[in-house]
Formats: sequence, C-alpha cells, structure tokens
Amino acid sequence: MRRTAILSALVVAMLGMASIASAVTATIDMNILTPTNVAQALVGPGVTISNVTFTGDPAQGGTFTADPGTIGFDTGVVLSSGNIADTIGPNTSDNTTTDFGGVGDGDLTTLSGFPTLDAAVLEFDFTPDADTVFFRYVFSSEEYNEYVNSEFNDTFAFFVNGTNCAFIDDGVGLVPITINTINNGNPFGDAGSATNPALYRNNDLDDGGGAIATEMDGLTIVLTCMAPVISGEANTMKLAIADASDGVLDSAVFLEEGSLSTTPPDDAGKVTGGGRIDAEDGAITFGTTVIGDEQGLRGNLQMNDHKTGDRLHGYSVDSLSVVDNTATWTGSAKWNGEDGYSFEITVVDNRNGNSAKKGAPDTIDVTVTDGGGAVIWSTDGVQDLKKGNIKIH
Ligand SMILES: [Ca+2]
Ligand SMILES: [Ca+2]
Ligand SMILES: [Ca+2]
Ligand SMILES: [Ca+2]
Repeated sequence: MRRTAILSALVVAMLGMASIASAVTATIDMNILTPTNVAQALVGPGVTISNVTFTGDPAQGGTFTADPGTIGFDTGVVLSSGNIADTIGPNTSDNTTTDFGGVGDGDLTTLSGFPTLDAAVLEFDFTPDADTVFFRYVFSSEEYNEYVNSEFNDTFAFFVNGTNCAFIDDGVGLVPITINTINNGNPFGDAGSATNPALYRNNDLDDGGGAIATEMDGLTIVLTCMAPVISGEANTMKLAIADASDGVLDSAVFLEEGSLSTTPPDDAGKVTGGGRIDAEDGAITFGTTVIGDEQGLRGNLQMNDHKTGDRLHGYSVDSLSVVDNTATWTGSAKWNGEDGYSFEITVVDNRNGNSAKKGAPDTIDVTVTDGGGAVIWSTDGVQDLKKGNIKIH
C-alpha cells in the first residue's frame, strides 16, 4: 500500500502559523545544535559522554520544550522519522509526514519485522559510575490508530552495549516497543486487537483525541529504560527511530532531559544496592536494582564470585515480595554468559550505609538453579554485607 500525505502537510503548514500556543511548544534541530549538544542534554548524575555522532537529516533530531502534562516531562531530546518541528501541538492532522527518502537501520528492521526507512540515529560512548543506567522516554506516532497491527510498524530502540532496553515484559518474553506492541486496538477501543492498552494515550482526532497538545496521534505513557552496564568504563549507546514499510506518517521519541543516570527515577525504585559479602581474599561482589512501575517489574542482578570466576547476570524479575525491611525476588538469569538459569535472592536492609554504628549489617542470600531446578551456586545461606549497602525504597 502506498500512502500520501501531501495535502494534509499543506494544511498543517497553514494551521501551524496560527497555533503556536500550548503543548510541545518548541524544537531546536541539528541545523543549529551539534550532535554533542543534543546528547549532552540527556546526561544526568553519574554519567559522562563522548564520541557523539548523528545519522539522518538534521531536522530529524534535536531538543524540545513542552507544557506540563503534555509528554510527561517538559524538556529533553526528540528524535523523529520526520521533522521534529512537526511534533509541536496542537494535533491538526491524522497523517503528518516528512518523507526524507532516507535509508533505514538494520537493527530496527530486525525489531520491526518490516523494512525501515528515514532512520534517525544518535550514537555515543558513555561512562557510568555504577553498574546500571536509567533514562525516561515516550514513544509517539502519526501511525496511530489507523495503522495499528499493519506493516507500517514504525520502531525505535535504545541499544546499550548492543542490547535494546526499550522493551516491555509481557509475561511471556521481552517485547520491543513499536506501534503494534503498545496500542488500544484497530479499530480504536477493540479489546480483541489491543496490545498493552494501559501503556497507551490516545490523541487521534478520529477517535475522540486531540486534547494532548502535540501533533502526534498517540503516545505511550512515560517509560523507563534500565540497562546493565560496566561501571567506570566506556559503554556504547545507540538511540534510533525509523519509519517502517514506507517513509510517511512520522513517529517520534521524546527522552527526558538529564535522565540518563545511574540513579533510578524517583517513583520507580524498589531495591537498589551493591557491595561484597566476603572479607577473605577473593570475594563475592554484587550489584542489583529492581524497579516496579506501569511497565511491570524489571531488574538487574550482577554477581561475581572472584574465587571461582563464576558470573551471574539476572536480567528479569518474575516475582517480588517486600515485607518491612526484607525483599525477596526471583528471575531469569545468565550463568557465565549462558541463558537458561533462574535465581532467588533475599536481602535485608538493616541500616543505611555500612558503618557498624548504624546497627546490624544488611544481609543477602542468593541461590542459582539450572533449567532442571538443580542448585548450581549459592551464597551458602544468609551472609552479612562486609562492604556496601542495600536500600529498600
Ligand atoms: Ca494517524
Ligand atoms: Ca519519514
Ligand atoms: Ca497528528
Ligand atoms: Ca511511518
């Protein structure tokens, strides 16, 4: 199917002159800003960046400001498969488009399941001061709602060291965020074809929308990327968005200013911490984060047994129980880089910091099982933290 949007683009251009009032109020693209200016706007506590590059038309990336309540945060970076100036509200068209005739992105094509075009890609190296990074974002598109569950499955991704952190856990697996994985069905409101509607905000003029003061016809709620990283070393970041199947009907992703950080977002933290549980020569060190929000439970648990050389990377959280100062959770894990393992961890947050003056030490108890349920590694029961701190929020 070939779609055109020339007429509506003209209408938008005319209406746009009279409607610079509320909403996503302004954008500044890379005809003015450098890629480093744009990437730097993302940086928050605990992170430094370098080696910034941008691929795409300069009008496809930059910064934005918005009125409170429009996007969910008021300033930040925006990347688009069209012109970022066309994210400015109000919503005046069902199919706002800039078709740059640009190339797609191979990684996004894999995620979309359809060929991609007009890719905008911002890449940089970053050095974090801890082993997990976070940032907050909102995906939006003109493909909503009329092209939900079609081949026009515009896609974006945030690749941290090559792994996409823009996903939701649907209970079966990790699903990348696209038009077809977050929506309220097609036709709009059809429960049988809706996917993750609790994460979706309708703004389509044909479906009772338009109150959200941006041109975009549909948006996700504010979502959080959480990714394991290597502390103190250069890690890679690739932020990318593209059209799918043709170059029309823009999709845009908004990223919150200053949110690329090693500190979890205020309202998302459940359990954070790290340290060592062995004072003897050789040590078991660990770092962990569990967050719970509208996207569900997610977590990162990294343990290194320096005596045996074994490494655990827990990458999901399947259950979490927090009672007073004790948290227990289970999840799926890689063991020495190999998938197919599970873990259970219980931590007790007895004090803030690791000074003995502040009371009994925090404790940790970890068990790792293989696919057959056999225990292959553990901390040998409850262990005191010898260094570090666990915080249950
Ligand atoms: Ca639309
Ligand atoms: Ca386009
Ligand atoms: Ca629109
Ligand atoms: Ca599109």
